[in-house]
Amino acid sequence: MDVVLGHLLSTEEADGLCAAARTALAAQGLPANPSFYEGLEEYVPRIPESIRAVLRQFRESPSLCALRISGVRVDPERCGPTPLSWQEALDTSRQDLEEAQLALLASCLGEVFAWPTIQRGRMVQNLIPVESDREEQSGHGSVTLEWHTEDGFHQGRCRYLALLGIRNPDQVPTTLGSVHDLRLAERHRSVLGERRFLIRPDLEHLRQLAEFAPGSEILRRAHEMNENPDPVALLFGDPEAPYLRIDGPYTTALLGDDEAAEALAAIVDELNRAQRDVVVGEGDVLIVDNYRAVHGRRAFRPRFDGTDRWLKRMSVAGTSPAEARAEMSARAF
Ligand SMILES: O=C(O)CCC(=O)C(=O)O
Ligand SMILES: [Fe+2]
Repeated sequence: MDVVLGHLLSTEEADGLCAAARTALAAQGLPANPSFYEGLEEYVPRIPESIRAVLRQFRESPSLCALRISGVRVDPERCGPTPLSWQEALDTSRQDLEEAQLALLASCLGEVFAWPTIQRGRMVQNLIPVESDREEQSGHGSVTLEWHTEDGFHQGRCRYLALLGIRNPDQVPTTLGSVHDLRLAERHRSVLGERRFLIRPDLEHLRQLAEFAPGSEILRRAHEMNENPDPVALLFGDPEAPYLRIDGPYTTALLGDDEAAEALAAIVDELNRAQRDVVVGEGDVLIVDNYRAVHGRRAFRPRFDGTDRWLKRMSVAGTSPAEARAEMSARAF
């Protein structure tokens, strides 16, 4: 079963998407800001219908866990050198056109949002290797990034994660593991469906919060989630076609629950066995269904000289606007 749908844009489709993005930019301002998305629905129908049809097919096919659209117009020269930190890239507008194209594609799938705790709430985040973060389990590390559901610890996590490649000279792959690939023993499957696991917040949330909002109520609640997480199931939803939730470095079985620990080891083994590599290169957009797939990234050797791998990232709630608003307030922790 192929769980990753691929679509290469024709010249007309790529031009059409780019033109829609230019029009949206002229009317809505910067895609980095939340105000860009107010009323953006008006510009979504300007995306060529054939592209929207592919996005619909992806959203409506339970067998798919990711979509890769290639041939999006990216101009690495205009985008400039890869920034050395996400802080440096906060206020730049050189990649507006690329960000607007990603924003329009993401908006076809649902309500886009950003965490106030990550990159100061910038709606489009920059994923670049950072020298002081080499060893971190985050988008800024360069060691192997282990399996994770994006923000797996949080109820308000995204349904879809969208990545756009600005450059990826060494073709460093993003890794994917699908819930459809899991061959689990029945006893493991049933334990994984019970609330016998803890997923703690990833350190990136806590770290960035501690820096920009020390002493805040949000930070206090984030610490509470770290110290007293509620037990969760790793397989949930319809038992016949469950969703998956796991965050490698931050997931543990309940203390003393050997069965749960064994089931956790089994699911990680299965994800490793079935790992898929997808290279998000220049002009590729990878959209991951964050309920049906987990993702990670292979280790690579960064240069920190402006030529490094550089992706843009957005999160999509994928629910109705009312649900999205409720989730949004929960996201304040
Ligand atoms: O760099 C990648 O390919 C994936 C990074 C990642 O996991 C993320 O940004 O959520
Ligand atoms: Fe991730």
